[in-house]
Amino acid sequence: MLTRSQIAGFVRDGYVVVPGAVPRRTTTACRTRVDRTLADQGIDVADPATWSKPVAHVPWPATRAFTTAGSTEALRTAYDQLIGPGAWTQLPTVGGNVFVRFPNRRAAPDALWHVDGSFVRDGEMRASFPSPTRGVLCLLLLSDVGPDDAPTELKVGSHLDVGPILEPYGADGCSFAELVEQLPPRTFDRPSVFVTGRAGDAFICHPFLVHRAARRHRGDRPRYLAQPGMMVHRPFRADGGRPRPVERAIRRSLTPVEPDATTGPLRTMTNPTSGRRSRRGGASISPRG
Ligand SMILES: O=C(O)CCC(=O)C(=O)O
Repeated sequence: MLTRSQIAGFVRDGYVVVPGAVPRRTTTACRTRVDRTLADQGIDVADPATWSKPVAHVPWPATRAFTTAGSTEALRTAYDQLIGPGAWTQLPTVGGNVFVRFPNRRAAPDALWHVDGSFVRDGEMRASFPSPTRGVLCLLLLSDVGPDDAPTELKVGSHLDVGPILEPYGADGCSFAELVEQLPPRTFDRPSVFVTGRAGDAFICHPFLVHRAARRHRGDRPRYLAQPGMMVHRPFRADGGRPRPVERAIRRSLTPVEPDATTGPLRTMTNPTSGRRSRRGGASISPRG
């Protein structure tokens, strides 16, 4: 059960950590299953000589261990608290993605700043303010992850920058390119938090949180991260009703702050320089999860 201060932290920072959300024996069973898929690709997790690429994307195995891992009571309770009981759902086998990162001389090709998208239109991944399908982004550690083990990087509070960009587009949302162009420089100046911890810990993130995978794995063991699927069926609203914590975060970001003599209102600060963004590796809306 999340405490009031954890929920307040989620609204403010865009993420909350649930330590031990999944039992360690379940994460071990999940890794064993993933290792079998990797073996089919010629990768032996015990043999660094076979770690021929920096990252392997593994489709969510429909096994009991993965179903358990993606739907523990700790996760379901957190979803209820953040999104509302009855407002979200999961597939019978949960579904989602698994990312395994290996120490490798090559940089990972998918280490781009992004927000996970919530729907596809005309073959294009889009994110929108109502976020019609995506309730939260759950990053679940399936292995122990230290600072050198290619942890995902989160920009703390960046969900507050994304809401005001998406809001004018309404339910149509906006495409990857449109969102990238409007992310303000301050998004990238925000403090970073790295998704480190023990196998079974979960970082439950606001769907608008800007994040990226690590370019390099500097450790000596593969890193396993799962993104269990979940869907909202009550899209977010900008007003009315009793806002759920995911909505509270968005509504807070839409409230104009008192203009200050130098910066003007918060929501109009949307003028990044392209040089700045490209130095930081670009950004995208990810179709994953
Ligand atoms: O750190 C990773 O492997 C990828 C995390 C990520 O970008 C995502 O789940 O959307």
